[in-house]
Amino acid sequence: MSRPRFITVEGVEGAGKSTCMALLEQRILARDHDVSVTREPGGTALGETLRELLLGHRHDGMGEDTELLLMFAARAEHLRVKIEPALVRGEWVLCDRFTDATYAYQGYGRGIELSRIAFLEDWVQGDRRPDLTLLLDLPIEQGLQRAGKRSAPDRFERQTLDFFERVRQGYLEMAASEPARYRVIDAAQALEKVSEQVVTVIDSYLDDVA
Ligand code: T5A
Repeated sequence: MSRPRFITVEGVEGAGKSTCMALLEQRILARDHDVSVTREPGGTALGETLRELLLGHRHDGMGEDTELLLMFAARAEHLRVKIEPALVRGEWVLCDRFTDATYAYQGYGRGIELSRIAFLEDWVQGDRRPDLTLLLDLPIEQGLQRAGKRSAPDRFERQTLDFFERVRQGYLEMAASEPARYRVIDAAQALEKVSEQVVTVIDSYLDDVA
């Protein structure tokens, strides 16, 4: 049996990550791998509390550095309590957003120097990096429209279109610079077409690492 893999799903708001996660889980389970499904910010009791602080409106004026450090505080706990133990038990880990979201939102979006994020990444994660990342890419307006239909805007969803354009471009730059890890999915299409792309990507990955 091959070693367990750490897979992340990224994209702007409303890209369809939740739907994609469910499909990925099904396909991985179908190959008889155990899977641990989780998300960021969150994934642990403390992480979910930090998520409420980060996404809720109670601290709307939160500083950018505070936001960055809370993301990494949640991540440190997530790695310690959930991700690393699951990988050690031999489970694949499927995570809805991870550090690429920090580069995209706090780095490209807010304008925090990427080198600072890289420093925190090395500190908190050591050598741990995702093995595979699916980026669900679509025009910002389309994603926000989908997300808006589902629930009231969280603290991030109230950002400007310019902010989200920078986030999207950041993700695309990262994907272009790491083609071995990233797979870009055209998430603007109908759900059925997006699902087909996701299945093709994960099945071919599962074949490759078998
Ligand atoms: N964040 C996170 C940071 O700033 N830094 C970090 O380090 C981290 C980890 C987290 C927020 O935190 C920020 C980024 C985020 O702003 P979140 O809940 O993880 O928030 O992220 P959201 O993007 O807000 O999650 P969403 O639930 O809005 O997006 P999804 O999961 O991508 O979308 P999903 O699957 O729920 O779909 C949204 C709606 O669209 C429909 C679905 O049915 C649903 O109603 N839909 C489609 N409709 C038509 N065609 C398709 N192809 C569709 N796909 C989905």
